[in-house]
Amino acid sequence: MEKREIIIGQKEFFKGIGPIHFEGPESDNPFAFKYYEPGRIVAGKSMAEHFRFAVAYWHTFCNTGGDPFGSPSKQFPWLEASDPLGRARDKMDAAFEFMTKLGASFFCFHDVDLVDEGSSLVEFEGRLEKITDYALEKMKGSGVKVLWGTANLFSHPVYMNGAATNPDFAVVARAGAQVKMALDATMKLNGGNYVFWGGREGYLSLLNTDMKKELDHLARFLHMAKDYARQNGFQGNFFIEPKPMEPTKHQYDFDAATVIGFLREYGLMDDFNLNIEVNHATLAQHTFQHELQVAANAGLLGSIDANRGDYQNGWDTDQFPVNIYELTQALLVLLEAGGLKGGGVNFDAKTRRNSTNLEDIFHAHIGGMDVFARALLAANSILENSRYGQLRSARYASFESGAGRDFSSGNLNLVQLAKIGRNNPEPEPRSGQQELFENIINQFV
Ligand code: XUL
Ligand code: CO
Repeated sequence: MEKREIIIGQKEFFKGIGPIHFEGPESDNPFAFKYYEPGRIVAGKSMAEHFRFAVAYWHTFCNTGGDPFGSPSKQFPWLEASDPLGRARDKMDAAFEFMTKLGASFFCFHDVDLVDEGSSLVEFEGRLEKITDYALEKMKGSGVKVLWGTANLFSHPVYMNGAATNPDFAVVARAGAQVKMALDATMKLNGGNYVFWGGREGYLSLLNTDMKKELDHLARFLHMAKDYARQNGFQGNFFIEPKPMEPTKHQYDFDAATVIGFLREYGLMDDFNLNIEVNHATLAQHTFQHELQVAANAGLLGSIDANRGDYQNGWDTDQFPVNIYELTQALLVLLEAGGLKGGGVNFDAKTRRNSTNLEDIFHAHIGGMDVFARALLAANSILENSRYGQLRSARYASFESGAGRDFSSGNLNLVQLAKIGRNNPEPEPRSGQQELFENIINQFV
């Protein structure tokens, strides 16, 4: 059993819950991992290294269950202090207690998750300085690290027409000030990565929108942010997180393919990778594994926001992952791609509005980590012990020799290709054998 330091602040918030350890699938202890065994080596790396699990500050410590139909349903004892900095410190104590008890070594944050903004950016900057000092102290003792930081450029009403893509330069400049502060905070906390999720970068109506200008401005803004961070010694990755809609009708970072096209067009390919979120993929009418594969094809598979949507409705429900069959297919892509470029698996997921016990937060994360671990074992076993790879390559065997190989390697022109096509007998039908492939997944989960 691995040893780790549990960091409890002035008050213990999760009383009665100790460190979560691996106990195996036979255990009936709900506060134990059944599959996630951090030190276990799978495909040459420990499970902890494969995943680098991160807790999302905004859902887990800030989201008290309010929705468009009702007020908050959850009482978080770390949000009770009346002064903003006291509240921010209590929240951070709760976060470090939770993460060290759970055994998640990373967290992700928006600037405004750490501490309330106050009435001006200048006030916010002062508060951020203090709370990041406090975070540094807590990080030192705990071994917990920042997977990525980001700026919330979508909640404040000033961003209702966009941030970097706002038609008003004054708002773009304000967004620049906020991103600079969020980059400074991330660098101060030695964050491995920095995320841009499009927030309100998109449009509600094309009638009042100059799309070309807005996209040019977005690219200009990203270049500036990247240049600033690089000049100040940041060596991590920048991630763009695609999402097709919500909050705008049309988000500019629609899906992985759209983002890759944008990065290519604007010369950002060297510094930016992708952060693929499950529920964003499904909102874009893709599977999660499709989006991972698109990012991997471009060599840009940076990080994952883990969650799931709901098949019966069409919005971003951000539920914790549970689906072993689907996740195994996603991890096949991840393993074949050779892992994530600098990122990890961040639970961008929230417990349900009526999951009001503090221990529900543990159940959610334990379940999420276990299903990833189980899917990793299944995917690795499929690659090592099944005919999956062989069956898939066999479909392309005709490109391995002769004219097929000449085609693949660019040694045929259309006239030569057409001649072969005309002279050959009509090709025999060849089964795609989808059901056989599906059964292999089922056999290993
Ligand atoms: C919104 C979303 C964000 C980003 C960070 O759908 O996923 O939480 O991950 O801004
Ligand atoms: Co996300």
